[in-house]
Amino acid sequence: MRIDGQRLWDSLMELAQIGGTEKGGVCRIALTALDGQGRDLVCRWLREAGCEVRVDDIGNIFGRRPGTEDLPAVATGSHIDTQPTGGKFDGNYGVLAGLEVVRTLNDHNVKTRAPIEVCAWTNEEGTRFTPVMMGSGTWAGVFKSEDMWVRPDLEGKTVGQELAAIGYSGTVPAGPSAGYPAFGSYFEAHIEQGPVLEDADITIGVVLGALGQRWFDVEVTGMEAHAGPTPMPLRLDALLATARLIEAVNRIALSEAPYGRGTVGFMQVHPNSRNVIPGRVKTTVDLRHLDAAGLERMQAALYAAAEEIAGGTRTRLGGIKIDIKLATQFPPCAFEGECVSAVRNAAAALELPTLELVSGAGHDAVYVARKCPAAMIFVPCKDGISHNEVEDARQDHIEAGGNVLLHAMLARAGRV
Ligand code: HGY
Ligand code: MN
Ligand code: MN
Repeated sequence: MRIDGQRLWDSLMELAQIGGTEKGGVCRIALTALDGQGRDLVCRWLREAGCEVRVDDIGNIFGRRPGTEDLPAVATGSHIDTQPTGGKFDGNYGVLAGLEVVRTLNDHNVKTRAPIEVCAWTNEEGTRFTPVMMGSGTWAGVFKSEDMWVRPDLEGKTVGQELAAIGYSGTVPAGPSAGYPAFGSYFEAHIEQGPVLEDADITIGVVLGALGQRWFDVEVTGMEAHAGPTPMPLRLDALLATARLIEAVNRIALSEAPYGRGTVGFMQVHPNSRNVIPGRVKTTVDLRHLDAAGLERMQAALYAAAEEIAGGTRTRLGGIKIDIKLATQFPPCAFEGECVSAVRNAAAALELPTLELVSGAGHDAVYVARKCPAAMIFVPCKDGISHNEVEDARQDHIEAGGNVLLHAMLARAGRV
């Protein structure tokens, strides 16, 4: 049995129209009207495929195909929210590959002992609202729904308001419950978002786990002053101090090669006027590592660098202040052996070459793995580029990953 690769590709291209950008990417930010339209389309497709669709109170969508026995579901899914310069495949592939598994089982009239569920998790990207992987984290009990509902975006709009605005404040309490217990297994298909598989010319990535992450909100305070009359030695230039911190983040990550990662991706400069010395900068730091000790070292080095930068800038007007707050974090995660083997065995049965790797990106599977055995399936993406409108993947790879997903899920759900 094989999925219909063309149908999966066509669904990906159709969903990509919602929030499609000139450069061929997708901008469908979490809980915007476009996210709502994408959700409506996915829910329609799930219902057309005979799934019972439910929405929980953080907006997670679950499409359930009944099994013949009352067993924990074998689930799959990912997210359909994107980065501002996102692509067609990040997240969307995992949700639609799950839908394609259901459509294929229907085509072949295959019944499974365990129910099959397809999930679309809320706000995986964390670009508009933190924390990242908000929906899956709430389902897994890492966050409380009521704490997430009040999370604001930069304009002060809250998750709760925006869920209601798009009609996805569900009634089902987030998380495993008597009616819908924790899944028996969870599989997530995703593009690798890095160069490893493409460089090795390998079709399937057997994902062993994911890097741990620590996200920080940073506020650098100096003093606004006139760009002309203020002598250089007298300045408390918050943007200059921030530039030094950015260089330190890069140096810290390089010192933790090969698995250390450090990124400064967001910045607000105040007053952002070309002839005023910046008095305040809000920015972020994203640190990642394969092991917890490495994350600890990187965090300690970040704080030490901030202290040195601030301490090194004092004038008769005062000094630079650097305030660092931990915004969200999760430790490195290892996926569960039996599910990883189900992926490996499915790829072997399909005679697809595989390579084992660790994910540099966070995924919903990382939080779902807190509640049930989970694993991921990676396929290559063009030049390893993602979180970029040029993100692309080969149709045969997308299809191959879908077939591995189908057979890994069947192995765990039991074919009747
Ligand atoms: O940041 C990440 O790793 C994911 O794209 N949310
Ligand atoms: Mn993703
Ligand atoms: Mn992403």
